[in-house]
Formats: sequence, C-alpha cells, structure tokens
Amino acid sequence: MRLFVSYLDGREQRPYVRPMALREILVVPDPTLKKVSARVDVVDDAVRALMDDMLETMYAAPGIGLAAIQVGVAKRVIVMDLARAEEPPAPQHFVNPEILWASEETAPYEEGCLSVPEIYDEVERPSQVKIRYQTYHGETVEEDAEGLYAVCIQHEMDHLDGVLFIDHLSRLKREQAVKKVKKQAKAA
Ligand code: GNR
Ligand code: NI
Repeated sequence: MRLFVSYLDGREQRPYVRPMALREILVVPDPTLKKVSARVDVVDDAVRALMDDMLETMYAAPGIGLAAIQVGVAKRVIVMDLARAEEPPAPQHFVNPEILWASEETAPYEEGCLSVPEIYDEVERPSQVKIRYQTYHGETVEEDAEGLYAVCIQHEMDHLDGVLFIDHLSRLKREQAVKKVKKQAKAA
C-alpha cells in the first residue's frame, strides 16, 4: 500500500508529503451518524487527503466501504473496495454520488456496518442502480451497478443522509442492535 501522499499546501513552492492517517470510526448511538452530509464544491487536495485516510481506515477495519460521516466528516464522500482477498486492491472514490435510476426489482442481502459492529441482518434494496458521481480527479462519471456493488453504494449513500442499515429493520431489531453495540462498548 502507498504510505504517503504528496500535496502543495499553498505556502511552499515544493510539494511535500503528508503521512496518511487512521481515523476513528464512530459507532451507534453517536448522533453524528444521523447528520445529513453536505455536497463537496471542488475535489481538491484536502478532499483527496480525506479519501486517502478513509481508505486506510477502511482497509484496517477491515471493511468494503466507508462514508466520510463514519469518521465524523459531514461531506458527501465515499470510498469502497470490492476486490476479493486473492485479487489486487481496487480502491474506488465517490464524491457527491447520486442515484439516477433504481430498478423496481429488489434483492435481499445480509448487511453489516462498521458503525454497528458485529450486527448482521438482511436488507432489501433495488438490485440495480444507475449512479453519477465525481472521481478522485473531479471528473463526473455515470455507471450501472448491480450485485454487491449496488448493495454497497446504496448502503454508503444512505450514510450521507444519516441513514444506517438498521434503520431498514423493524424498530425491535434496531433497538436490540443498538443495545448490543452499547453493551460491547462497555465490555471493551
Ligand atoms: O464492510 C462492510 N461490509 C458490508 C457488507 C454488506 C453490506 C454493506 C457493507 S458496508 C460495510 C462497511 C460500512 O459500514 N460501510 O458504511
Ligand atoms: Ni456502514
């Protein structure tokens, strides 16, 4: 993995390196997770540095996706890597993602969330979506997603609106999940 990223800080002529950083992942019932994240104006070096930290944090967890709000930053930024263990890493970056179309057809998937540790349950979501987002380099692209990609991007985009996968479950299951996580936190 790349350990350092370079950027210009606006004061010096010469690029310098900034060590990447692991950030703390917020867990329920942290109220920050309920915030609606703000759109990003420009994909600049600060946004890229945030995405670099988020990927490092996600790989360390480990997880397959991470939204900026999970590290306490209320910006519409997501990172993801859906590569299998035996495949080379395939980091993906999404800034200001939008769903342009969602299929009528839905599919269930057993979801988990780094902000709701050790809780897994089935969520039903559209099985295919068409999305638009800006890349690491600020280019706007459109893509079709299905399978795990569709599940994960919808899970991450929910985070940008303060929605967790347990919000798609019954009130009873959601309350049980939060209770379990609180108990784990106490024991730790
Ligand atoms: O690592 C994660 N795995 C996962 C599994 C099924 C459905 C969604 C996910 S996303 C999750 C990481 C996370 O919490 N992202 O917000
Ligand atoms: Ni999540």
